[in-house]
Amino acid sequence: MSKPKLLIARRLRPIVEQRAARDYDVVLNPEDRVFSSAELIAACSEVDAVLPCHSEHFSADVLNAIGPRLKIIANHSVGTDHVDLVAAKAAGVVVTNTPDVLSDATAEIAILCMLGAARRGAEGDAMVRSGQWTFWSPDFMVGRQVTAKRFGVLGMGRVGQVTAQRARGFGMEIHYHNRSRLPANLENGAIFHDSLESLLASSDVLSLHCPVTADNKGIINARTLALLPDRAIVVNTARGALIDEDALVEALTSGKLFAAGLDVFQTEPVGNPALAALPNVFLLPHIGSATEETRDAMGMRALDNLDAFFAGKAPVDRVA
Ligand code: 8YV
Repeated sequence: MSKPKLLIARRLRPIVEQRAARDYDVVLNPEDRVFSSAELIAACSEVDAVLPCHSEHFSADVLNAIGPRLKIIANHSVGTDHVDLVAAKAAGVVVTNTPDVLSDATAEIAILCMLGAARRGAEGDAMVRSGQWTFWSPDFMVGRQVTAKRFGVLGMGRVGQVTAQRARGFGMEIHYHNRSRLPANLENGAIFHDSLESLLASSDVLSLHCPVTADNKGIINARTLALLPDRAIVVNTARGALIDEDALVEALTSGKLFAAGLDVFQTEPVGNPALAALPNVFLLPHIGSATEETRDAMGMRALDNLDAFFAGKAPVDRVA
């Protein structure tokens, strides 16, 4: 029996590509750049399956233009906001993601963003590298301590829970808002807020961990930022679209916020030059899941989903 034809849309870890090549007739993206919509349509129309990252956008138009051969989009990401799930379902294309395996790595980056923002990591690094570190005094590079402060989690899913656990290690008090309250064993002492507004008022550090949907785009905006305690810190390792970046720049400039730590942006790659011009931001280039261990595990999980699908079973991580 011939192997299913699989498009690997971005180059993956060698161990993942090797397994894929064993079980599938693999088509690689040799240049490892994001396909244009036209290229994505053309490439996906020639295969049975595609293994993309969050960088490949499957809008309704793209999905409707892809030929009938494509049966499954096995994402190499937990987020699926780059795929129009309704259009995929209508087109009869199965969609899977890679939850769980990236929670630890993303939680690490959330903590790095928090500490980088609170303790002025980017400023300090730039000062030492540029040779501008020519003096020292007791009030030099003074940041904010996170120990014993309140850590607010918006979206207490898998990544939110692991990040909360790490923040507990700093003696932080955990607060969260979620669609529904978690059972006590998962809540682990965290304080539930039944509204975003209530969470914001209790967050010295606000960390975003919810998927972006049509309903929560720009949920962190001028109105909601104003509800945070003065000199709070905002951390985002989820999706840039959750934040109105103009409002964030204003809050960071006015001193309403002490700092922000961001791994994701409205426009990626590149980010927002207005944010990059501020000293009180700690910025990373969307590397939440970028560890050797996690990227291997994500690739394997995506292949597990493909294997199940082509064996006629239900993929564990089916989202549409
Ligand atoms: C990835 C992500 O950077 O999982 C997600 O939703 O945003 C990231 O883990 C990416 O899609 C890796 O392929």
